[in-house]
Amino acid sequence: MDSNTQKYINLIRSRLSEKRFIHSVNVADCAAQLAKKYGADEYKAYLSGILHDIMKEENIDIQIKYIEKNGEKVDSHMNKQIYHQMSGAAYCRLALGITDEDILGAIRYHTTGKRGMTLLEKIIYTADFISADRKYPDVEIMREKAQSSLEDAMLYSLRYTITDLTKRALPIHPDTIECYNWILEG
Ligand code: DGI
Ligand code: FE
Ligand code: FE
Repeated sequence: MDSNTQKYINLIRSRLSEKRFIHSVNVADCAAQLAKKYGADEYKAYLSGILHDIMKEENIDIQIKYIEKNGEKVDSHMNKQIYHQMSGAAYCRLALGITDEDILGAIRYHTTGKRGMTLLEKIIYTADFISADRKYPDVEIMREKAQSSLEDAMLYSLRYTITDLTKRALPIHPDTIECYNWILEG
């Protein structure tokens, strides 16, 4: 492991609870495995996995500050659960000086997905769903699917997420719907 990666692991350990720190390392491990399998950059996949939830436990006002400083807006209809994908990418760009758009994109869309995702974005989205710490029903099915097709795994998780949000009468971000339609269009 290089010193840059170790530096970010230490940063994540200091910013997150132990549970979420372990989740981040698991996502990184899983993302690197998927990157190897599907021909993406393993180093970028690992680093994106480590950093993807960097703002998950941050105060909402600080998150909004980073999002706006990065030239984006939150709207009041958005579920606050999705702020951390925007503030995470913003923090990595503005506070950590990360300029790699592949990594920033993978963090930016890891919760909602979007239409036209890159390979690395799909890998982080999928790894976040199937990481070793995930326990929900169906996770084994998603793990299996991820080993043969990222799109199949994503379609399954998108259906799961959309159904779950609908059941709980929560808003669904347009990017999630667009991602779902895009995958279906194949
Ligand atoms: O940060 P994690 O817990 O590791 O996972 P995540 O970034 O995928 O966040 C999942 C949470 O986001 C989950 O509670 C559902 C919620 N959420 C709220 N609105 C949306 C949403 N997830 C998606 N995909 N799309 C939404 O519109
Ligand atoms: Fe997340
Ligand atoms: Fe996560």
